[in-house]
Amino acid sequence: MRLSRSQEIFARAQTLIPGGVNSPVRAFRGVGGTPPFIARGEGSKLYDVDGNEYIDYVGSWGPLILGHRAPPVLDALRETLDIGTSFGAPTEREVDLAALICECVPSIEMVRLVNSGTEATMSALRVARGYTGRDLTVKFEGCYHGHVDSLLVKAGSGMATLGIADTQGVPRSFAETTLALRYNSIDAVEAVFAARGDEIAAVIVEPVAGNMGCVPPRPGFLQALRELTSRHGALLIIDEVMTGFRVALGGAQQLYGIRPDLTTLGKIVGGGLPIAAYGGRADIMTRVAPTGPIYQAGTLSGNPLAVAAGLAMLRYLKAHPEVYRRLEEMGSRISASAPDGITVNRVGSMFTFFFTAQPVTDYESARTSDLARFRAFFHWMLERGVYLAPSQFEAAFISAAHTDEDIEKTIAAARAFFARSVPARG
Ligand code: KE4
Repeated sequence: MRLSRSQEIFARAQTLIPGGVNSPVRAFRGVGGTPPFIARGEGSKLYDVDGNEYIDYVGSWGPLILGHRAPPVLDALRETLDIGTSFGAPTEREVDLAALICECVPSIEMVRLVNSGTEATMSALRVARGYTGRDLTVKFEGCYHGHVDSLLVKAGSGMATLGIADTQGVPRSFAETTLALRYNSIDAVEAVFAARGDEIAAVIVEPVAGNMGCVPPRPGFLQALRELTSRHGALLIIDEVMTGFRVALGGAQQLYGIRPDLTTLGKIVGGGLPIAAYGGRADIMTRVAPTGPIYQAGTLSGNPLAVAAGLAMLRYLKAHPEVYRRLEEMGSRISASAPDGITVNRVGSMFTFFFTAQPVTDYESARTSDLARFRAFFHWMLERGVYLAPSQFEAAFISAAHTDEDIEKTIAAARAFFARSVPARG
């Protein structure tokens, strides 16, 4: 596998951009080597600047549930280009997208569009603090909710990949307003509410964690969060930036039957363009400016191009429920290919192979994975044209554009690796 052109560009990139990338996890620090610089994507494939072809299981970190250059999204973008790219003024399509989001996710009675998942979670937290008049937030170790100052506490994703426990640059006073507990531990949440329940503005949770690798909620975990927050007057924020429209059209809250007070969305909701959203109970959302005293704004929020892509994506998913059945079928085939000694966590089309023999139910157990063996697996697969997330602490994603041939090729490459390598420790 030649990477000479990627290596040249990467060398230049690193003189101009921190780590040569615009988001840390792309730099391959978790797996070593040179990240392929991408020339183009098509369907389930990525093509790098050296002409290598890959079956893509990153999918832009989740947005591309229909694969690269999905026709409905491209058609919508082409049409929109004829009317303009940004107005900084309201458009009817923003209302159409708001209505569709509320229809797909019934707990969302009102919604505000923003530009990234980080903006969505930052705004949702501010609304929760403003609505409750309280300052504390409960999050879970290994969960990642974007690079919001107060949430970069024991966070997953790139921070887990780089081994950054708590980032520099966040004032201690911010970090002290965040209580990070063990994911899936109802006891820990009960204890913190018993001690400080009247100070807690919100609990924010990934309903299926994806940022410590894929870790599903234990039965009853989400229900316990719902019950405890209601009992203590705190809000439940379900961060569906990754799971929204991914694990079901109505997200994980549909799958697990949970009704949060606020939901954050991103990735798929923008069809691969920069859109995200936060929303929920109308009595809470009406506190947001200009109807209320909680301020949040954005120059490009509701951008016509991104809204067109998001509308096309959600309309397609709503009209084609068979997409989720197909994703489930492909996902079950891939997870069945893992040998003893490898723990596979999967919910629908998001999955992670953990290189540990023990169950992975939280960040601590995820970290028992043999990272050296994960790295060897990652590069073995990359050299055979399978592009997985370059970190043990990320989820992989299957798209509706993946074919049976893609799945078979992926399984064959994985089986060849496991056939030749030693069992994981643990
Ligand atoms: P963005 O600000 O990156 O759009 O969204 C932040 C975010 C919020 N909530 C959840 C559950 C998320 O997974 C994310 C972002 N996910 C990572 C992938 N693990 C983005 C990839 C990256 O940082 O480059």
